[in-house]
Formats: sequence, C-alpha cells, structure tokens
Amino acid sequence: PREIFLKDYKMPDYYFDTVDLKFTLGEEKTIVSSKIAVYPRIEGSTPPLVLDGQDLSLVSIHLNGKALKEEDYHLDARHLTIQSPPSGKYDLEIVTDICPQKNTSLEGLYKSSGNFCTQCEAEGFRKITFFQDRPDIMAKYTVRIEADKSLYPVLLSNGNLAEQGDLEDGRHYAVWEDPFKKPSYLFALVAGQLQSRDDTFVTRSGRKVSLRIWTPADDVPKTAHAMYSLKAAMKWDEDVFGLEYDLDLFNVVAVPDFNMGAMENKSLNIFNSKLVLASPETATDADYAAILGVIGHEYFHNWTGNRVTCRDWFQLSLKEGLTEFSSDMGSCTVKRIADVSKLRNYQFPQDAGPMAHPVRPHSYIKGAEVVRMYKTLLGSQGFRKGMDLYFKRHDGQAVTCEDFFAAMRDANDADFANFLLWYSQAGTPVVIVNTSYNPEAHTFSLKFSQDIPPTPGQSVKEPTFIPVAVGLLDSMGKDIPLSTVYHNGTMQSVSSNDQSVCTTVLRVTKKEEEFVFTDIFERPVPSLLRGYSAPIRLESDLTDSDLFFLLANDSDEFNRWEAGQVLARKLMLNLVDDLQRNKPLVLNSNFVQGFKRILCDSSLDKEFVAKAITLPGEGEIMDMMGVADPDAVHTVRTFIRKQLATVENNRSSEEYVFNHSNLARRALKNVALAYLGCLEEKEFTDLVLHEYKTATNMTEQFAALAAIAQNPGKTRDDVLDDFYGKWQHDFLVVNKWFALQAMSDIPGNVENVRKLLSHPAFDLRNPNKVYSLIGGFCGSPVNFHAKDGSGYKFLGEIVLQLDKLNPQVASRMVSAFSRWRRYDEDRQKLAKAQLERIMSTNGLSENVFEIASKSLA
Ligand code: DPP
Ligand code: ZN
Repeated sequence: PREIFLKDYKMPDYYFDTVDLKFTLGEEKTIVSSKIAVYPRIEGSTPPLVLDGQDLSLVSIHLNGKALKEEDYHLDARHLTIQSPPSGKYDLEIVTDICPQKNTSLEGLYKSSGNFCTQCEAEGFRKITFFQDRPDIMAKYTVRIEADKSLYPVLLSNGNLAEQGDLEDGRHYAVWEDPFKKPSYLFALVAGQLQSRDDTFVTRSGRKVSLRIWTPADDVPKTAHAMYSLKAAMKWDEDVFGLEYDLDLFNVVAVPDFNMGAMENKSLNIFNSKLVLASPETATDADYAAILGVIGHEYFHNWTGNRVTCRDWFQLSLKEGLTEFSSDMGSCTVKRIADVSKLRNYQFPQDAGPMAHPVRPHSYIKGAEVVRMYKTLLGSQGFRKGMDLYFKRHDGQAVTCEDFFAAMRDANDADFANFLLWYSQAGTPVVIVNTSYNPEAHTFSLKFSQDIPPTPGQSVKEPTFIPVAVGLLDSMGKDIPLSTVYHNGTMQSVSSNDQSVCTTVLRVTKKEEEFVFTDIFERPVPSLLRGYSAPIRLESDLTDSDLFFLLANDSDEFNRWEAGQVLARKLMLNLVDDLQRNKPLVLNSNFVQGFKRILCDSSLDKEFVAKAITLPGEGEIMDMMGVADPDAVHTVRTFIRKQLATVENNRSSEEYVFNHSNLARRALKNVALAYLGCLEEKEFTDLVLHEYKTATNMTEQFAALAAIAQNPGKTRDDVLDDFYGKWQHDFLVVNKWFALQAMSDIPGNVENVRKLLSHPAFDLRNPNKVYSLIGGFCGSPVNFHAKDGSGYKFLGEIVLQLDKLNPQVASRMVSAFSRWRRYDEDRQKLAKAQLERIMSTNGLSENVFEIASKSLA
C-alpha cells in the first residue's frame, strides 16, 4: 500500500449532480442500482472516469441508457475505470450485487442483529456501489429501498420520506429524498424491526422537527436520556451559535454492532447502542455523561461537518475538532479535567511515539484543543463572529482547516502569528517557565522557552503560537489585579476599560520570550496555563510549597487540581525510584495533609473533590520515565492508594437522578470505595460487599464490584458470578463485566482473559465485546506487559484472528503494541517479535499493516 499525502490532493475531474440509488434488500444478496448525473469540472475535458469500488460484483453499466461493452471499461479489485467517457453531462447507471450478510468488516452495508445498517465514513460507500468515494464530491441523493415487509417493516435513509407503499410478494418500499448536497460518507440506510421513541423540538424560528430514536422494541424505555440529550444539544446549538436544525425529521438508530461510537449521517445518525441505551439500573453516571456528550457531538455535526464538510480526509480535524469542542456544551472544570486526562493518557503518549502525526490529518482530541485556543484568543464573541463568517462563506462546501483559520482571522481582524503550525506540526510542545521577582522594581517576570521534540518524518520544528493564561496570587491566596505587562520592549495594558483583570492570556510565539508584570508589590505565586489554555507540557520552577499553596488557594479550579497532580506525579516518580533502588517506601506527610485538606473542604464541589483525590494514571507516569517500568509504577500507585484509604461514606438511598449534585456525591463515594477496596482487610471488604448488595443503581453497584474485584479470592469470584447471573440478559452490562475482569491487575490474568474468549456471551465479531475484553486487557500495564511476554503473545494471536473478520477493529487493537520501545530490552524483544509475526502474515489488511509497519519503523 502506498501512503497518501496532503500535498498530493488533486481536485476531482468530475462532479456528480444527483445520485439515485435503489436497494433491493434480500437474504442471499442485495442489488444496488445507482444512477449518477456526471459532469466534468472543466467543460469539454474527457479524462478517464475512475470510480472506487471494493467487494462489489458488477452486474451492468449503462451510459446515457446504452450498455457499455467490456472493452469500454476496466475493472480491478479497487477501481472501475471508464476510459473514454463522452464530453459534457451524462447519466451513468451501474448495477452491483453485494452481500451485507457476509460483511463482518462493518463498513458499507451490513447486518447487525437481523437489521440492515450502514457505516460509510471514511471509505465505506465504495463497498456499496462504484463511486468517486471522496468527501469533495457533494451530490443530492434520492434513495429507494425495497424489502420484505415482515422482516424489515422500517425503512430509513437520509432526508425526507417522499413516498412509501406495498409491493407484491409481501414486500414494500420507501423513497427518501435529501434536499441537501452531501458527500458519500454521510449516506445512510437502515432497514429492520425497530420501534421508536418519538418527540418534537420546535426550533427558534418555529419549525417543528420530529425526533425519533429507533431501537429494538424492548429497548425503547432506555432511550429517554438520549432524547433528553438530543433536545439539549439542539437548543445549545441555537443559543450559542444561532444554528437551527434544517429538516423536519431527525432520526437516531441504535445498533449493537458498530466499529465506532456513532456516525453523523445527515438526519439519520447511527449509534453504537452503548451510547444510546441507559437506565439507572444498567448504566453508570459515566455512561449517562457519555450519551449526553456523543448525542451532542453527532447532532452538532449537522452544521460542522455536514452543511460544511471536509475537502479531503487530511481535514478531518476541521469537523471533528470543532464538533468535539462544541460537545463540551458550556464546560465545567470537571469536564475539562476529564478531557485533559484523556489528552495526557492517549494523545501525548501517541505524540511521543511512532504513530505521532499532526492535528491534521486525524487527531480529534487535539483538534478540539486547537479550536479551544481560537476561543481563548478571541473570547466568546470574537469566536462567534468567526463561526458566523465560516458558515456565511462555506455553507454547502467541502473545505480545509485553512478556510476555518481564515474565517476566524478575518472576522476579528486578528493577528494569529504562526498559529497554523498547530495543524501541521506533530508532537507535544514542551514549555519551560522560569519566574523571578524584583522587589525594588515591583516586577514579576516569566521567561518562556519552548521546544517540540522531533517526531517521525519531522525532525526540525518551528516555535508555535501558544496562548498561556496566567494569574498571580498574593500571600493570602487571592488573585492580584493585573494592570500592565512589558513584552518585547513595549508596555501593554492587560486590563480592559479600566476594569482590572485577574487572568490574562500571554501570546507566547518565540523560542524564548519574556513577559514582565509591573506593579506587583509582593512576591506572587503564579498560576500558569489556567484552564489548560494550550495542549502542551508545562514545566516550571515552582516549588512544592508553591504547588501546595495553589492546591489550597487557586481561584482557577483547574489549576487547583493540576497542582495536586503535579505533586502526585513527582511523588510517584520519586517512589518508583526508591523502589527500583530497593529503598523502603514512605509517603511524604505533606502530601497526605494536602489530600486531607481537599477532602475536608466542604466549600468544594464533590465531583471536583473526587477528581482531586484521584492519582494520575499509571500510563501517565510511565510516560514520564526514561524506561517505562509497569510493575514498579503499579506497585507504587497501589502503595499510595493503600496509605490514603480513608473512610468517606456518602451513601444515601435516594432515587437515581442524573443531575450534578447526585452524580457528584456518587463520584466521591465511589472514589472512596475504590481506595477502601485496596485495603484487603475483612472489615472493609464487608463494607464494600454491603455496598454491592444494597446498591440501587449501576453506578454504585459497579463501583462496589470494581472495588471488590481488586483482590483475588473467593469473595471476588462469587461476586463476579453473582453479577453475571443478574445481568446476563443485558449485553451492555455484560460488556462492563468483561472489561472489569480484563483490566484486572491480578497476576497471571491473561489466562482468565483467554478463558473468557470462549464464554458464551463473548463474540469476536462484535466490536464492543472486543473493546471490552481485548482492549481492556491491553489497558492493564502489569498483565499486558507481563515480563514473560504472555500478554503480547495473546494480543498477537487475537489481532491475526480479528484481522480476517474486521480490519478496523483489529488495527485498533494492534496499536497497543505501538510504543514497545518505551520498555526494557526483554519486553522490547517480546513485543517486537509479535509485531514481526503479524507483519509476516499473508493477506494482512491495510489497516493492520499501516499500524504494525509504522510501529516497527
Ligand atoms: N464521524 C464520526 C463521529 O463523529 C466518527 N466516529 O462520531
Ligand atoms: Zn465527530
């Protein structure tokens, strides 16, 4: 396979005006007839027309109604080429047979639990029919679906239902028309036995929109939260961006077999059931929050992705970054903390490894950070102006990240310096800050230096534009009002309209740069990078006592949490060092004090406290070591957790409600439970067991189960059996049960996971089950990275089995190997051997090949 680069982008030779599709759905095969109105980009030009197509069997081609002979076209495994098409406009009619029943890749048209559904992003449409399967081909679609009426009573596609009726032999049909031009990746079709929860939303201009969430009949009661989330998202997009929904119908369909989380197909979103179905008994607070976020995310794509789409797949972050940014919906500190943790645990490690790549093409976590920086620099109003201009300029177009940048810049007449580098440079910038106070001059100086470590293919990096939000605390812990700052020899006012501000955004753009605050009458403690204003690694000369001070006082809640994390990271690294030198482990008492202070501060939000007393993840700590030592990090983290285990019982028997105060209470209680669970002492085990038995919702029941599952033994086995017995009828809960066991740190757990592969509830063809069991296992540092290589061997075997069924899922799993060079020599050898074994296998998919070869490179 040949790698494709952004610079290779070429405009298409042909555009498509309209696309008429007809699906004759059947049990043996499905017949797809497509009629495309083709016209050349350059009038009069007639280069060959090259269509993408994969796993299709071609039945016939007609051009302007005339059958093409075999010598008029060329067919290979990936393309259908018409050598000499006529000049001007013409109609192309192609009939193909496909077999959705046998499609285990879950790309294109496939069957999931008896129903037909589609997944076309990024390049699945070519598995449905021959097409220029690229996002800059935007066309108007009409879709006719014919199917057996009793097996597939519901027939859905994009847009509005234009017509429906009965046919002979117990069959029926429906015709859908989408009035908006769209790229093929947004096409969708669903056919099956489904029921809907119906509701309506009245847009602010008074348009009445029917909302329908489709699932198998039994699951309809579990869609209330998804419906609530959808309406909240529709309202938010109107309130914040003035963006209204543009059709009279919006459908969401939940399917149990889905490679990703969800897909934003125009007016027919298709979701992984996991992100739609919830009830207090079966879903946790985390599930509820994920549903709210992802329903919002997909809905927001209606404008940021669908109305304005991507020119090519290198622009993916244009739609994903922007949409993910919106799905924050108003953002609170705890959400920010969760996002930053994700960035640190997944994105930064990737940035530092062989899979490092720029925001463009496809980093959407970091893409959202880039969008957030625009907002930090422009303020809410300036950002809104930029959004308005973006839609004014580009509605109905397929565009690039530069177009978005230009809209933000032009709407605000802004100086964005070298900001565009965020899109093209891979790696995480490291920013070092040195501070100094001059008591005579009453100035406080911040000296910045920035550096981006080299990444594969990019050895030299330019300094980039980093917005650093800063505040200064006085000795009482209060914010000092900021008036002026010297920068580049000029004095700038940081207050606006004589109103003093306590946080200012410094524009750090050079390799080395100094900012000096004036009128500072005592040595302040700086609060740097407030709200995590840029996705960087920050290192500063702040002392431990400065950090404890920030932990206790910072008005920026995010930085309060951050100070605790910086302290905890230092503490953990020091203890790892002690352990490696065979020194006894002793916990610094200041740390315990700081920790207690947070716990006892009743003015703090409980959900925030729960985050603040949670230690950084093992991945994050390993990432900071020269050679990652999973065993030592695990031992140290467990040691600290045992030391900190304190009783904090917040139990209450009130009815489950998904609102802030209730979930905050549960969050804090569950963190405490997890701490208790690591004590192993009988009394505490009994307490956790009692929690498990009396819990009235999944959030609390599962937290108790997880706490119990930390310790091997009969109690653990019994409770796990009990849980399965209770929930075996609910596949989403069973997946949690798989994941919990898979992630376990119990020594030798690979054998348990192997056994679970043949558990009747497991199925390698279902992505969610794979993510729970195999993905979960790879997330356990001690067992996946077991010294004897058993974890690596296990993953190697599974990847090869999976690749034959579903290359996308297999490639996700193989990426667990990508950072093998971070470990000691023995582990390196063992992991490398598995990668080589995968690479030497015949018939490997492109997806797995790409990840495995890059990992070895
Ligand atoms: N475009 C899809 C989404 O936004 C990809 N997972 O969810
Ligand atoms: Zn998305």
